[in-house]
Amino acid sequence: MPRNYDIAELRRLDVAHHLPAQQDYALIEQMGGSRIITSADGCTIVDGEGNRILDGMAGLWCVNIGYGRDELAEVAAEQMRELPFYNTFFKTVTPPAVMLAAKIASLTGNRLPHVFFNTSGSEANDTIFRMVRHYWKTRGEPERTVFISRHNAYHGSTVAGVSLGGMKGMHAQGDLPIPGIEHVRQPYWYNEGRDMDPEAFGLLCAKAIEDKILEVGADKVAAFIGEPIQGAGGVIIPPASYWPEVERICRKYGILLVCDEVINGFGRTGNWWGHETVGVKPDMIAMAKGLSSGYLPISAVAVSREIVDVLKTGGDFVHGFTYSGHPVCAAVALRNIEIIEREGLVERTRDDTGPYFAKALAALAEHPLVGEVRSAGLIGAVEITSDKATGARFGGAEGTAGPMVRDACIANGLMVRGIRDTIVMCPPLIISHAQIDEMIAIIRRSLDQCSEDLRAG
Ligand code: PXG
Repeated sequence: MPRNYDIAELRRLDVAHHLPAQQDYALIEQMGGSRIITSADGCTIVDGEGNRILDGMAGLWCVNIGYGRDELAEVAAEQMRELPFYNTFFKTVTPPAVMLAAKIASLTGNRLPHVFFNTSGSEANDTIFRMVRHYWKTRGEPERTVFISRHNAYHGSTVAGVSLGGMKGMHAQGDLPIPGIEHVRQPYWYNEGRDMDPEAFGLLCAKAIEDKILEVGADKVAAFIGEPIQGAGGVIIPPASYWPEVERICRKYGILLVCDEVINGFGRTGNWWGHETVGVKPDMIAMAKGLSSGYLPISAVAVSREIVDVLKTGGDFVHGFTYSGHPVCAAVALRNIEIIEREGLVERTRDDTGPYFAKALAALAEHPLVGEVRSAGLIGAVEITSDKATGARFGGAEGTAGPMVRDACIANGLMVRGIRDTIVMCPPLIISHAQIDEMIAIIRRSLDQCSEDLRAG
C-alpha cells in the first residue's frame, strides 16, 4: 500500500536540505522543491499529487524489467538475512558475486570472460581508465596512455567519467578533462551530416579517429571508448558504416576498443549488447543500469582474456571499492537477468516491441515539427525542427524546443527527456503496444500544443 506522505512538508525539506543531481539549485528553490515520486508499478510512476505518469525513460535509462517486481525485493531480503555484506579485497568473495561474474561472462559468449564489479557506471569507466593504462604499462608500452572519446559522449560524473565524456558544460566545472584524453567528432548525421550520404558521413566520422591517432602518435594511444549508441547525448544512432570502420582502425593501430554499454546493454537495442547491434567486438565493456534494472546500484566491467593474461604478470592491481561485488546487489542483478531471460525481453524488443515502436515513430515523422525520428530496439529520438526541409532549429539556436515539449509531455502524463531539441525515449522493455501508442500520442499532442509558442519564438 502506498504510504501517506506529507508532500508539502517533503518539498519544504527538499529545498532546505537536499541537493539534487545535475540541477540548478536556485531553480528548484524557486519551484518550491522537486516533483516527489512516491511509487511505481509496471511502466507507470506516481507522484505526490497522485498523477500517474507513463515512464518513457525507465527511471534514468535503467528500469528494463519495469517497476514493482516483488521477486527482487524477496531476493534482496533473503540475501541480506544470509549475508548482507562482505568484501572482495582480502582473498574473499561471496557466492552472488561469483555467480554474477560467470553469468555476465556467458552473456558475452565468453568473449569477455573476466568481470570487475563497481557500484555505478561512472566507477565502471574509472576502472576501465586505470585498468587500460595499467595494462599497457604491464605490457611494456608505458607510453600508451591516451584515450580517444567523442564530443557529446556521456561516460559519467566522476573525474575520469566527466573527462572521458564529451560534455562541454561538464568539462567547464572542475577544470576537466584531465590530461591524456582527446575528443573527436560524434557520428550525429541529423545535426552534422545532412548534406551527405549517411554511410559516407559514418566513414568520415570514423576517419576523425584515425586522424587523431596519427596526430597523437599511434604508439601513444591506449584505447578508444564509445557508447555504441550515444544515450544522454541525444540517442545518436550512427550510420551502419561507422562502428565496423572504428573497429578496423583500432585493430590497425593495435588500440583497445572499449564500449560503454551502460545504457545500451541488457536488451535495450534488441540484443543483449549494443556492440552486437552495431556489429563490433570490443576488448572491454562497461555496464550498469539494466544490469540490476536500477533496483540496486551495481556496475561491472567485462574484460578479454588477453588483457587479464597481461594483468596477471603485473602483481596486485591496486584498484577496488568497498562495495565491489556487493552480495545483495549481485543477487538482485542475477535475478534481474533471470527475469529478462525468462520473459524473453531481449527477443521481444528485437522482434516485437522494437519494430512496433519504430513503426509508431515513423508515423510521427509526418508531423510538421518533426525533422527526423530514429530508434534501435526500445531507445528512440524525435528531432524537433522549425523547417523540415533544412532541419533548422526554433529560435535560431539549439535547445529551446526540447525542454518545452518535454514539459508538455510530462503535463500530459508521459516522462521523456528533452535533450537540446531532441525528445528521447527509453521505456521499460515490458512496455505494451498500447503503451507505445500512448507514448506517441502524447508526444504528438504535446508538439501540437507547443507549436504556436515555438513559432512565436
Ligand atoms: N555511461 C553511460 C553511457 C551513461 O549513460 C554513465 C556512464 C554513468 O553512470 P552512473 O551510474 O555513474 O550515473 C551513464 C549514466 C541523462 C543522464 O542526462 C544519463 C546518465 C546519468 C545521468 C543523466 O540522460 N547516464
